[in-house]
Parts: sequence; C-alpha cells; structure tokens
Amino acid sequence: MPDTPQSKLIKAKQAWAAAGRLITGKPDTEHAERLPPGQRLVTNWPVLDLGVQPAVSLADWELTIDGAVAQPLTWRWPDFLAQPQIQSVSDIHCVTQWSRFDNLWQGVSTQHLLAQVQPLPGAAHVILHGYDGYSSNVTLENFAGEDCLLAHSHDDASLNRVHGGPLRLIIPQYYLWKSVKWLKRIEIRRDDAPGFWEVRGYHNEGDPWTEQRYN
Ligand SMILES: Nc1nc2c(c(=O)[nH]1)N[C@H]1C(S)=C(S)[C@@H](COP(=O)(O)O)O[C@H]1N2
Ligand SMILES: [Mo]
Repeated sequence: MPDTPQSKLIKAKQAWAAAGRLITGKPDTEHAERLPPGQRLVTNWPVLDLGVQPAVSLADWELTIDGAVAQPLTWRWPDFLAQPQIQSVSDIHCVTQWSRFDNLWQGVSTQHLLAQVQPLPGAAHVILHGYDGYSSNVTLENFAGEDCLLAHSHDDASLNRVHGGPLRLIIPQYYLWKSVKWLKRIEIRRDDAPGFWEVRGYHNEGDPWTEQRYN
C-alpha cells in the first residue's frame, strides 16, 4: 500500500489492535448499563471508512447474494424496494469508543433475504463486500439476528453517501465495523474468511459487551 495519509491511519489502527488499546477489562455480560464498557455516548454521528466513499447511483446499484445458497440472486434498486420493508431501532457501538443510541433504520431484514436465497446445509458464514473494496465477516447465525437489516434509511431520511448509502448492512449486536457500508455483495459460505479489519488484528466476532475489540 502506498504511504498516503489514509494508509498511515490504517497502520496506526492496526498497531492499536496489536497493543490491545482501549480495552478496559471490565466486561458487562449482563448488560447492566446501556452503554457497553469503554464506550462514550455521542449525539452526532462520526464517519469512519477507508477514505474512499463510492458514489453509486440508484440506476447502477446492484446487490448480489451468492455462494452456498439454493437461489442466488441479484437485486437492482426497484427489486430491492419491492421486498417487504421493516423498521427497527438500535444502538450502534464503534470500536473507536463512541456509541449512538436509538437509531431508526428502515430496509429489508436479513431474515427475509435468507428466506429468498435459501442457504444450503452446512452454510455457516457470511462475507459482506462493499463497493469500496472493504469487507467484513459474520457468522450466519449473527447475520440472521433479530434487528439485522439492509438499511436504506436512517432517522426517516435516505441514508447519505458518507454513511453508506444507497444501502448498508446493520448488525447492531456487534461493533460497527461489521456493518458494511455501500453494500455490493453478500457471500454465504461454509468456511469463514476474515475481512479487512479482521486480518489486521480486529476480533473475528466483535461483541461490545465483552469487549471483543482485538484478537
Ligand atoms: N464499505 C465500508 N463499510 C464500512 C467501513 C468501510 O471502510 N467501508 N468501515 C467500517 C467501520 S471501521 C466503521 S466504524 C463503520 C462506520 O460507519 P459510519 O461512518 O456510518 O459511522 O463502518 C464500517 N463499514
Ligand atoms: Mo471502525
């Protein structure tokens, strides 16, 4: 990678992961507090990504779901909007220590998506790919979590580009690095494949309550 300011930031975050920075050692497995250990509440919404924020027009947008599924599919924007829409409210927690409460999301549930593609027996992992080349991995079980959705709106407005519009994933039970912005492809697999931050020292899971920040 060339030594751009962005690649310096990536190297710095990788070094923090190696050093276990920000870990408080006080897991809150009972969720006694609403704020996970080591987090602070913000009311704004910080932007974090690799510094490339792809502009994907609705006319060009496509989402492919493939891999270990009986019915792989590609949705263009009208196909996506034709799916049943849900709303859900969740808190988000970033590994860089900020949390934001009560985010209203609208979009299509991951459970609905899975019912369409029908994962094959043995499918156990999901790799999320963004239009910017970013990726992250979650287990199929976590991907299918209650409040997980493909979100096109946040707090009653279309998701803007910096936060991953037209469409991003939301996996509220994990740190936000798993919630891939500018979602392009959902790959369902039998074996795992660690994503961008997971190969750079971040935890393979990412539960904020037990501070699964780094591995
Ligand atoms: N496509 C893509 N998704 C991404 C990222 C990225 O660089 N590219 N960064 C992740 C990280 S590390 C974080 S903390 C959140 C930040 O989301 P936000 O900018 O909407 O707060 O997006 C996640 N999803
Ligand atoms: Mo992040």
